Amino acid sequence: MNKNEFKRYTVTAALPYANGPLHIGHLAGCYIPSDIYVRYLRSQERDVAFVCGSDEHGVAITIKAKKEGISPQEVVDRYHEVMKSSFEQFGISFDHYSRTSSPLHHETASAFFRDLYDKKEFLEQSTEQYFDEEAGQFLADRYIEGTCPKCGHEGAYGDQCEKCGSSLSPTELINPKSKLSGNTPVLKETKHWFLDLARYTEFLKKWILEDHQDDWKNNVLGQCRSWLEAGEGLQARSMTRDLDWGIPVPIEGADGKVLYVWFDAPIGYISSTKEWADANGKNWESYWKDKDTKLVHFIGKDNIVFHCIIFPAILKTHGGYILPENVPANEFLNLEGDKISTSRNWAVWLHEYLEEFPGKQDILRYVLTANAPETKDNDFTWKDFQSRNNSELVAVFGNFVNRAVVLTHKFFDGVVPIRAELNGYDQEVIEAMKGFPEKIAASIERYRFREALSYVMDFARLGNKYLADTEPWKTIKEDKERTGTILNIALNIATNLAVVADPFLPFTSKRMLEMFNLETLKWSDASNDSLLKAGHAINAAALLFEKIEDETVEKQVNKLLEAKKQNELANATVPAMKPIITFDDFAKLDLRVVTVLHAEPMPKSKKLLKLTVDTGLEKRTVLSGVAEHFKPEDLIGKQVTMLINLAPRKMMGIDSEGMILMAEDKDGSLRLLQPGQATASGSTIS
Ligand code: B3M
Ligand code: ZN
Repeated sequence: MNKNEFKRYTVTAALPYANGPLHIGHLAGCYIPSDIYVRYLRSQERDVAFVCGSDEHGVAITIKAKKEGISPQEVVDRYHEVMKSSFEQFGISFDHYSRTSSPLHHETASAFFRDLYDKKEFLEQSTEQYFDEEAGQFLADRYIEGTCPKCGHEGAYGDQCEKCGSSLSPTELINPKSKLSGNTPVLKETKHWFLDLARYTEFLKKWILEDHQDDWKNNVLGQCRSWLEAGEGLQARSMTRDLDWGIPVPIEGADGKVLYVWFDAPIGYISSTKEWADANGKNWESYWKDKDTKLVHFIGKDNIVFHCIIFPAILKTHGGYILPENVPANEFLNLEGDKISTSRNWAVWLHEYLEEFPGKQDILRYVLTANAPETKDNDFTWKDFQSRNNSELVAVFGNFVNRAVVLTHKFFDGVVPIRAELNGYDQEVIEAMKGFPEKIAASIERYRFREALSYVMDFARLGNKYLADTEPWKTIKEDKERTGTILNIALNIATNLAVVADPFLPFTSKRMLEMFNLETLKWSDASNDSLLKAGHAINAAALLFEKIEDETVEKQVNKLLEAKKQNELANATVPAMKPIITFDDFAKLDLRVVTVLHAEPMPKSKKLLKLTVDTGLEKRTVLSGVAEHFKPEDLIGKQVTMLINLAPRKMMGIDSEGMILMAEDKDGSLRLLQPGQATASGSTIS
């Protein structure tokens, strides 16, 4: 079917686990691309349902609950709201954002399972699964960690290795450990219901590798191929789990078992559509069952197998449902050269960005699209964020629009001037302008959002160059009519730019239309060189983008480095114990509380301070290598601990008569060892 034959669109974005706030990796992975696509479709006046919701089941949630010492319900309630609000504030324009704990979803997912069960599609099998004897619990998916048998990564999960992307089963892990107790688990028999994926191999091969070989992305086809053409073939997958959090398995004899989260979550797209349709007088079924509906799943690369193989197999087995027309998965976004990590706090959190860059959502949308990991993993850096803002959004886009509007106010009282005679250059520019919307649309339709955005910027560049070349601020001196023509053309370029920029920069586009005193425009309005007619009054210029200073991004980089340091500290280990000594060895040490009477820097030494201390027996001179940690005045008058019978050592020509003891923290900083209350100098320590 070609694009015009589809009557409606069902666009889904992966349901994020409600186990933490959202970061830029989420946005870049699937929410910005899906939002661009949907805003474009709406602008084309196509019928769209854009659905998403929180994924509230699975081990991702229960592990978080355990870590925070709260219930899984509290976890999902908290993060559902946080995520929903971040999406809204970034303009991710879901028609409906649901949650998989909703009763309608439980009902829908249970009915799916029942349907497949009644058709005898599941293999009912008792197998040995890992069990934590101390916790008294089977260890599903991420409750178990070990070494990946494929790449040797030590933190691989029971269901997947995040390092090499392999999908795993817990029994494949080398040296498995329970996340609950840290113990090595034992194998114990338990019954589950498996989807016999091997039966779908031929169908999937044809549907994906043949029918979609030309329109699916290479990274997606590549992963599918490695699944479908793997020597061992597709393995049966259990669709149930031994857990107490999730949707209960809706059949007899399945007490204490719930649906596998990857069985119920994709069905969440359907439940979300149902809720939206119910609330808006639509028929959900046409969005999931009519052949003239185009279903598109936006996801990140770690979700490919679930959306291209398992969910289609479920839909096909159930029957009556359409399959995705495309699954444009993105690769991963890294941050400042390192993998984004929630546990290591190596992330740019959306709720923090919103606080620190209020009203600047479009900059992030812009940078994450211009640098989107569409074909390979990419890196977000604050330097790139700053330079794209300053040299592209401010210097080109903003500058062009601002000049057109400001000059119209200055020379024509804010009224669109008449377009008089056109010269060859004007005509050339108008022709070029008319070509952009189609070019941009073609890239969006092919899920090439990066490319599409680069054309939007080329369009802004065209306008900026037109003004720079025609110099209306000069022509006004001798030719007002010519100046009017230039500004008329510039304003029309800017208006068209607002239309094509809208999917990418919705907040900016809205502000532009306000400036131009226009209502919402449709995609079909673009390519029109007279959207703004002579005589139309426009509004005052508003600043679209502002320069970002070095300090601003340096602050962000420092914040990341600080997070990294904190994390390293939390994970740092203290040195191992030294060999055992006898009591007699210990008794040889004469440890005392002493008082520092005087302290001064040691000339020509960066490290040493020269101290005079009262040992209770006499005054002594001690050289201490603490100058990088303490100033002399930090020490004067302090009571500290000293080893007083250490043989004197000459340093830089001075005898040091003893050693001041210090504690060294994990980060290498030094702390004084002081008595808890005032103590006579010379008091012994034993
Ligand atoms: N919650 C996994 C993830 O966040 C999962 C996606 C579900 S989409 C149906 O990567
Ligand atoms: Zn691996």
